[in-house]
Amino acid sequence: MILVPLGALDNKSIMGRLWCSSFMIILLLLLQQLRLCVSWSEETPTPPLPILPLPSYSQLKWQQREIIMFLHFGVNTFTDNEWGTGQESPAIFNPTGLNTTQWATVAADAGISLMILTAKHHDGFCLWPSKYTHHSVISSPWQGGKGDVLKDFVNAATAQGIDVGIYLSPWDRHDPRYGNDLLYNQYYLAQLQELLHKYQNVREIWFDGAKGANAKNMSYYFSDWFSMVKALQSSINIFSDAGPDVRWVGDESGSAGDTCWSTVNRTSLSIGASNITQYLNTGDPKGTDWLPAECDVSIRDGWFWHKSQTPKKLSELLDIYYNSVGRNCVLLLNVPPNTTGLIPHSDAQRLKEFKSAIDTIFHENLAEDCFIKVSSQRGGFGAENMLDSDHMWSYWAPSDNDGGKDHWVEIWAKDEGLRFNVIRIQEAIGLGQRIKRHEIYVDGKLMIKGTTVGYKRLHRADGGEVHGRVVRIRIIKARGVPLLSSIGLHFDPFWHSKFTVN
Ligand code: FUL
Repeated sequence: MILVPLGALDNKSIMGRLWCSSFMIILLLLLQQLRLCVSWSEETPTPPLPILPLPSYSQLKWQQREIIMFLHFGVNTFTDNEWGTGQESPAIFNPTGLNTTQWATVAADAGISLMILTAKHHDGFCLWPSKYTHHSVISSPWQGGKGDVLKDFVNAATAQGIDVGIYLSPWDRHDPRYGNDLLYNQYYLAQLQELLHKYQNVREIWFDGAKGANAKNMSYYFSDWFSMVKALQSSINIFSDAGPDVRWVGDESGSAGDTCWSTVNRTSLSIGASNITQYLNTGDPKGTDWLPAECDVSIRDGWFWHKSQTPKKLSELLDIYYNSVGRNCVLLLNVPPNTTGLIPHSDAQRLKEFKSAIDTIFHENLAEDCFIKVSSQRGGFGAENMLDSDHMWSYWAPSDNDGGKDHWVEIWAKDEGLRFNVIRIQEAIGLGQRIKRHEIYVDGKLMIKGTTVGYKRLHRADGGEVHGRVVRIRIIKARGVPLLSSIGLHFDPFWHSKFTVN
């Protein structure tokens, strides 16, 4: 390098050199910037940030079950009652052909992955030989007092790969300790420990909030119960009116609110309160707790088996499905065993029809043969993710920088037009429930105005089947960018097939 003393240069050459070196510096900076950009863009794109609250792993597993089977069985089965008095003699409990394998087979044939049994209902009679009371199968003639319905139930379910849950009624009309806070809570906790210690891998425990108008005053030690349950089994979901893992939907007709958030404020809830049913039905977009709703309903009018009752019609079960699973909830469908100890053939048959109808409706997704356009796309989270088989962690995400407001997905028929009557939308709820309002247009005409989506939202076309070429799903309002994990256009042949629109 040749150093030239500044004094030897005139003004012009000094300026020229200064320009030249500034230019070089800027160029170097630009090149560095470019290198950084190149190395960033080579990285795998990252998911958007979650919006809290989020579900736990066990809550997500529960949600994906969609349908759970409930079994009400006990002394009421033999007395034709719904609520036993607690005065029933254990001698009446004598199912002549109890076969829990048949129960599990019925569940398996219906594609059900979890069964919940009433280990003890309000009458206090225990279906397992509890060491804390004689009011149980021990005192019944069934299997000479040596039987254990719960054990048989768990073994039969497990043999068919079905998970189990337990209903243990807090309200107990038999036990004399009921009404004495300390003694009854100790008794209840003892039974919880007994059950959850003996039967591992219980996936749901049901704390029923019901209590008769003239029942004795009783304070349940819920915090102790819940902590004890989690100490014994970590992957279990606790159901009660107020969770902590699954909430009651607020009715027993299997119907969630048209708007249904999986979020609520738990501080607004208390177990057994009658003034919270509306809040339970819809949830709360501002809720700080993830507490999704379970819709319990019976296949018959009663929870227990009654000779005089018959199973609901297929169309009623399908309505229930659309109003529960199709509104971001899990359906808990009760199928009561009879006095023989079997699920009646009529009910088993209806369940098969129900499963086969759901398969018929959803096995084909017309959107899979269409072009999909989206308003924008975050790198790596394209429209194709809405058509794969992962409905939880693979999703379409709009770009963060698309102006924010109008997010949409369009489904374009390739050649012939589309004929459908059900639209399915699913959110990637692992990153939070977001959508507040959405609309669906067919060939530019508004067809449906909806609110929440959540894990699964099903819309049935009001007037029957729809014909069109372009279906647009518009997300009008959301808590942050909407993330769609799956979309579908389906044809439900059981739905108003004789009516058509367009
Ligand atoms: C209610 C109970 O009173 C019914 O008998 C039934 O068990 C239902 C699932 O919950 O609260």
